[in-house]
Amino acid sequence: MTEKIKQLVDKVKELLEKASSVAEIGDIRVTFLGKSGEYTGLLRGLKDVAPAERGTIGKLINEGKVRLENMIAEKEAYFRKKEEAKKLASEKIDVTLSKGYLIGSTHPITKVKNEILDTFIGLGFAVKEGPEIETDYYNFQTLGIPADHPARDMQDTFYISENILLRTHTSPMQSRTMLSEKPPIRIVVPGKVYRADDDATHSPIFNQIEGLCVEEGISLAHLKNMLEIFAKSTFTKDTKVRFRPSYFPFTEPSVEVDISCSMCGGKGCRLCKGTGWIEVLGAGIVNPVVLENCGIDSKKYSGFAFGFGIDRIAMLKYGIPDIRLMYENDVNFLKQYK
Ligand code: 2NL
Repeated sequence: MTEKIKQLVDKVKELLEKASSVAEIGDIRVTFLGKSGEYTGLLRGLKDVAPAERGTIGKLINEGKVRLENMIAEKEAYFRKKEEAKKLASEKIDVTLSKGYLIGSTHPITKVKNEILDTFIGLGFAVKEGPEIETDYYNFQTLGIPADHPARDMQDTFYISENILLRTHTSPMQSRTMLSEKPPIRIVVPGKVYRADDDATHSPIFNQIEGLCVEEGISLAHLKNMLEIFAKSTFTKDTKVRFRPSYFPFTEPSVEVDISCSMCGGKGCRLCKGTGWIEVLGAGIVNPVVLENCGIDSKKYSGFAFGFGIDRIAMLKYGIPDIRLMYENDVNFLKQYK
């Protein structure tokens, strides 16, 4: 009997050495220690052992059983760990794998906006953003456009209530800044603005950047120089700039600014309608009435301001023919600007 115990233990040992998976170890356990297992059978054979030896033999069988259980459990734990690690490795997801998937890219308007803001940051301007839902007061009144002013007809405004509206330009943020800060003020304000307009060159929502500089001794010369730097850095360094007299209620004098055509370089083409020039922005010297409305002493300070549509600049830069393309979010259109 003692011999038989040793034989079975050695056999299990040998089989465990050869085993290579949790499943095989499980089979070994059933074969030897299961209900009708070979080792379990030893206990049944105990009745044939001489009564005097039964105690000793029984004890040997039980000790052997504990040894077998430990050996099996140890080996099983080893393979379980190994198999788990293998499973984890095989299920690993490579989050950097991009083949076959569409990767997002910066929208052309955002791209142009960031480039332009960088230029102005380099010129000492701070970037400010403000609310898109505004009051009549900040959007019109502070800018010298009172309730009955005919200039209000220039803007087809989306009203939310009598005094609340979707801003028609980013200027209300300039008013807010002048009302809360002291000169020198140098800010550029990017953002969405809204007008009741909808065709190939006008979208009811569009993006604008306006700039404002208020300090002592500011003149049209500062404005001209700044805008020339802006035009050359946004388009090409041989871009020419032309100023024409114009009218805005919040600037006096006011100018409209043309650049030499980005497509033909000034020779005249379809884009510039043969003139060689393209209008890109409006600007002027801040009307003293606006400064006073915003709590700034117009005898001491003067300023220049300008405004343009980012969308229009992006269309010129990339030759986009219809502004609505930029608001449809068609992936085939957007992926060209990666
Ligand atoms: C255009 C013209 C312009 C301004 C915006 C401005 C703002 C304040 C005071 C004075 Cl707070 N002016 N902004 C001035 C001139 C022109 O925009 O055609 N924009 C699309």
